[in-house]
Amino acid sequence: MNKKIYFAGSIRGGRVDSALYQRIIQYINQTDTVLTEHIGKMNMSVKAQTKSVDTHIYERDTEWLRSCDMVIAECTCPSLGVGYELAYAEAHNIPVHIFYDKSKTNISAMLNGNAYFNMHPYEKEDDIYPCLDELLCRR
Ligand code: 6IA
Repeated sequence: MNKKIYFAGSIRGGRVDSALYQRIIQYINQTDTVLTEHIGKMNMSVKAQTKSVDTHIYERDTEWLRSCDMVIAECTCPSLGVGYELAYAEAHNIPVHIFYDKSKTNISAMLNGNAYFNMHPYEKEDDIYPCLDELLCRR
């Protein structure tokens, strides 16, 4: 209870799953704290920004990563930024849980082949929530 969760999901990699991210974030927020609530915002800008804006995003996000208890990533939509965050979390010994819809994506071998990562392939969205309950020690 009351864990600090870094939720990772695609932004510039594509926003096709943004509504799903929002539902997952709301679900986690019922008992715990998602540091990255903006990932679920439907109107989030995906346009390239200036170098200094991106530097600010990088520095803030990596600070949040270093301070979180767990990374939960939704990886159905491939994203360079999410891949980087997962490797960053591993380098800092932060537990990582990766969810993906197995009928919609060919998950990268660099994730699936890495024993450090906890992989959670799912068939339907409803399968995600009981798994989150366990990760968040709700039962
Ligand atoms: O390569 P991607 O953009 O798909 O990478 C997505 C991941 O990088 C997410 O899990 C985020 O944690 C992080 N990330 C990428 N872009 C942003 C961002 N842009 N804000 C916060 N985190 C980000 C906002 C731009 C703003 C000027 C509206």
